[in-house]
Amino acid sequence: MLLWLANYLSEFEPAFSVFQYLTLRSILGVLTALITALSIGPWVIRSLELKQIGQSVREDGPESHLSKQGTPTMGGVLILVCITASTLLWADLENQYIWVALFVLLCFGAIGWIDDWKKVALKNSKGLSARAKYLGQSLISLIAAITLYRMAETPAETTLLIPFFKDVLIPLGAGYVVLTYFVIVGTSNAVNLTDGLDGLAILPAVLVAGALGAFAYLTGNVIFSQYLFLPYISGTGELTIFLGAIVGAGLGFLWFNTYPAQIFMGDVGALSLGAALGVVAVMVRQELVLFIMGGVFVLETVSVMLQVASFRFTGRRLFRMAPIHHHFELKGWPEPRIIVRFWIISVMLVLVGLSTLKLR
Ligand code: 57M
Repeated sequence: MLLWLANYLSEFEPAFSVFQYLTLRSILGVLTALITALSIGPWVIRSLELKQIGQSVREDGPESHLSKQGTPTMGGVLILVCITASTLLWADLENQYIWVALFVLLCFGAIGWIDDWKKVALKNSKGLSARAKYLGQSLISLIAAITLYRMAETPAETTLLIPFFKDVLIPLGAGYVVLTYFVIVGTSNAVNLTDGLDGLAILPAVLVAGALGAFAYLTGNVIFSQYLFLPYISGTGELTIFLGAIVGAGLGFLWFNTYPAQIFMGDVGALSLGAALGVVAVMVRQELVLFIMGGVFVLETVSVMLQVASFRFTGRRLFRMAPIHHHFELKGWPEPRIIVRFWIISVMLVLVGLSTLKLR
């Protein structure tokens, strides 16, 4: 929105043309989301407390979690408001990728909101039924996938890139829709599973968003993409502003979600952030790099799959409890130690993901 104003004003004062620069608008996008989150965060926490929208902690979880009973949840609303506001302010609103990204973010947020609301406000511990949740996620993901498939103007936009192998390009055809579906739904639920300790999900999400911002900037730039043997996809550069807003809003939320958490993001935050990272990774053709950089999310999900499979086929648990962050809790690791070590692993994985820009 401000881009339009800056363009208009630059006719009278050339200095306003500085807002054309993607880098400047991305930095302003980070700062706007961050300052907004820090400013309204305390009010959001007080409002959730007043409305008694507090987390109900399951009895069968680690004992250390029982003290978290009643912690204000649905803090994801704060994250979504900050991301949306900052993106609408600083992004080029004629950019289709921005609208697809916001559509996925907010629709997954709506699913999470209904789930949280049923659980917390209506005291219905089951929340939204698994069937309804996956149906909603599937519908949104397929709409996004088919929209992106129809938007594609070059074969590169529906080709699978293999990290480290610049000459290995796999045309997907209609398989693009299937892959996109699984990336969006899979990432959404993986972040959701990971969000089980204070700050455990939000910082890796911020790190991945920041790294995807670099990929988006380079993929949307005809010179850099050519130099790095990346597909040039016109318009994807604007996604650096959307991703910058995620970084800012996420850091602002972490200010309050850090151990001991004053607020949880809820499914409204976890499902939407995961889906947003998934759909952006698809837009910049970096699904497999997302898999690497989001390795903590993958680890958490795989630990559940292995636990369920092991219990079903052998009757024995592989981990003391899944997802794997609970396993370390039951081993006696203090919560902050698990969180920070998972953060460090995320930093390493994001650096490996970024290295694929040159190692190819
Ligand atoms: C999402 N939700 C947290 C909070 C957050 C199939 C099975 C693996 C599913 C899984 C499950 O229920 N996942 C749901 C994880 C919950 O956090 C809320 O949910 C939102 C995210 N969706 O924003 O609102 C609890 O996590 C803790 N928390 C924090 N700090 C945070 O910043 O401490 C969350 C955010 C909160 C709080 O205690 O209440 C959660 O863990 O439920 N199920 C599980 O994860 C359960 N594992 C399990 O059943 N394992 C089995 C089988 C199925 C694999 C096994 O190991 O045999 C564990 N989780 C709980 N109790 N709560 C264990 C039982």
